[in-house]
Amino acid sequence: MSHNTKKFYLTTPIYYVNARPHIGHAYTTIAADVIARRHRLLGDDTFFLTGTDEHGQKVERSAAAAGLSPQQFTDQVSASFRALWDRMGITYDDYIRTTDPHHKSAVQKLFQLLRDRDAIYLSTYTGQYSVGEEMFVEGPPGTIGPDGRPTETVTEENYFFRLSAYQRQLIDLIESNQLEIQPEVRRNEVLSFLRGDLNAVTGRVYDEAQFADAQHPPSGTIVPSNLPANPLEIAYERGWVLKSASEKYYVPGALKDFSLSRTSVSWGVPVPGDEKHTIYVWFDALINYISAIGYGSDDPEQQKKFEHYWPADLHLVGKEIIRFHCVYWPAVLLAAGLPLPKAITAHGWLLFEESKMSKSRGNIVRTETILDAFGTLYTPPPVLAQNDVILSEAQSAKSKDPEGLNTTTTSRTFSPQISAAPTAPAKAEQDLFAADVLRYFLLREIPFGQDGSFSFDALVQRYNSDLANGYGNLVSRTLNLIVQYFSSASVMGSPRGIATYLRLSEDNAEIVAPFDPEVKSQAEQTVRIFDSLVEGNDFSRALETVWALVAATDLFVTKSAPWKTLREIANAEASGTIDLLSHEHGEQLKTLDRILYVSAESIRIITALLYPVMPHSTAKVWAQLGLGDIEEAASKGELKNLQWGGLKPGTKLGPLSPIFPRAPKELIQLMTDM
Ligand code: ME8
Repeated sequence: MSHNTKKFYLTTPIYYVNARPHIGHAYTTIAADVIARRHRLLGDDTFFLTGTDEHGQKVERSAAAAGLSPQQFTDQVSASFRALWDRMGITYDDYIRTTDPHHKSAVQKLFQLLRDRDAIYLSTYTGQYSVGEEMFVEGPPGTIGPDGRPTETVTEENYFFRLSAYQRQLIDLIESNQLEIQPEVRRNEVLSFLRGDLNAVTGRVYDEAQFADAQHPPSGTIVPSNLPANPLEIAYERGWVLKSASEKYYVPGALKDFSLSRTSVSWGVPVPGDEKHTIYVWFDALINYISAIGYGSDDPEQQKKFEHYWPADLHLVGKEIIRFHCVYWPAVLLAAGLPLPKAITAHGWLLFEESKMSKSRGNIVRTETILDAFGTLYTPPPVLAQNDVILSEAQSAKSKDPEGLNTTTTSRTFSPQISAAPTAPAKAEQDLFAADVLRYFLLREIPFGQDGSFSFDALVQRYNSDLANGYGNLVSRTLNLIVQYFSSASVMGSPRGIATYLRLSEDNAEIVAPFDPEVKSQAEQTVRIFDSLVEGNDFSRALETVWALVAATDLFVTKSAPWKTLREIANAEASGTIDLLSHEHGEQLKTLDRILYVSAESIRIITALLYPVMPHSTAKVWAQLGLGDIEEAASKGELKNLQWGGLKPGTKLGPLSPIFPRAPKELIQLMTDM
């Protein structure tokens, strides 16, 4: 798939600092990191933002409970989120905190702008406030709020945002996909919220005369379908009536203006010029997406940055906060005259033991548990000894001789691949390895957009089946066969053997090993399908297709049984019956070349595709394939538009070591007990 490079600005929600991070937060951040890495390898000028949401009553109360000032408290928790992302190798480009001075001044500037434009007005409000969710909710006093606790009755003088004025415009923008909301189920949810609740329709029917005179008909009115087309169109134009999915016209429940300030909360950004009011935490929080890239700054560099990156290409969020991102935020931007984000994608919830993780349920899974447990499996690469090469430069140069027959018998020093005792792995390496496992698991296990259960059992099981026995096994068996092939005395002793290394496979079409065309065409197809699935954030199916290629390649190797040929050669050598210059021996070597090349090339493609998902482990495989630094390859554009045949003849393998050692069952218990 061709892809024109462009800028790509991507965000995660900024997380509340009232509690420590758990794997729910890691889930969004991982997905964002995968998307960011993929856009970077496509050559896009990528900017990936994450951070923390630090104001509001909840934080104020958590700080008090911890015996700290809100600032001390938020400093600590924000740092713990950041430390976790660093431990996991998350490649965020900036980390915004709503307590950053430049953010606070951006919030005040935008507030002032909206007040100047009359999008904000002062009024009073009495309502039921849910402290846990930091929002007013409908209902009588004592209503149980969305946090499961009774609401508090709060009367306040409030600044209000004229949300109602943007209802019609928002519907149009979403329906026309100028504001794209994924997946479909969330888009529908937002649209039906914006259109008003059809079930609440009273059924009052307007007659034509009343309708024509009305300034704005009461909400919930069904417009008679026999109304002449003309007035209906006028009403539609004016935003009075909307068309439902069932093609009925109705007058929607008007969106309520929302309150933008609190006098009961002091931990936050003060309303400019009226400091007893604190700006509502959601308004404050959403603005992070523009303040981080320079909105409101007086610095021309920052202003340029804002012009360059805004609008966001993707806001990635959990499904529970779409209303804030798909209704409130776009309305605020419309009021401010700023462009809207291009897309908002909501994923589902990670459930643990069938329910959403929460502190009160006590079913929180910490990412650190997984990093600590899986980190113990990590095997560091061996130290490379000088002669640990499959082909020397000279040999590989000679191998370019098309016939291979002019090459003199070259003796070659072969030393075992693991030539030095592995050193104790660095903690950072262990963490990055374990983070890869979690990244793969979450994206493969849960169809993006849907809820999914997390369990240690499933994590260990999938690790063993897909990574240890699947991809990892294919890599180790293939590369070890190549090592054996080149360490065999007669192969090395044979002029053909040296000449043919990974080469005949490239251009000698007449030599076709069994099943080869199938692997090649499946690899090409996988690249195409993978690209389009990932483009649509369908990670689970994208990874599934890669694993189909892993299985096909594995089957190809099994059916071709190169070890049999290798054994035959070894036996012939032992009995002294081998004729190194015979046609038969030459053919044997060509077939071996072919098989090993097909498998190694398929692994190269698989590894390139998997890089954004498992950056650390694929880097190891890449180095073992003799291809060098995968990050460098990514930045040079070598991991995109993958074509069969990219593995060059004469490539020297790097030193080998296990990538995904099998996980013992005990790991499950270990994590459960942690
Ligand atoms: O909502 N499964 O912050 P927050 C999947 N500060 N994702 C989960 C999850 C779970 N069980 N738990 C959390 C806020 N997440 C606001 C956002 S943005 C301007 C302000 C992820 O700390 C998911 O992305 O409650 C969810 O939307 C987000 O964390 C909520 O984080």
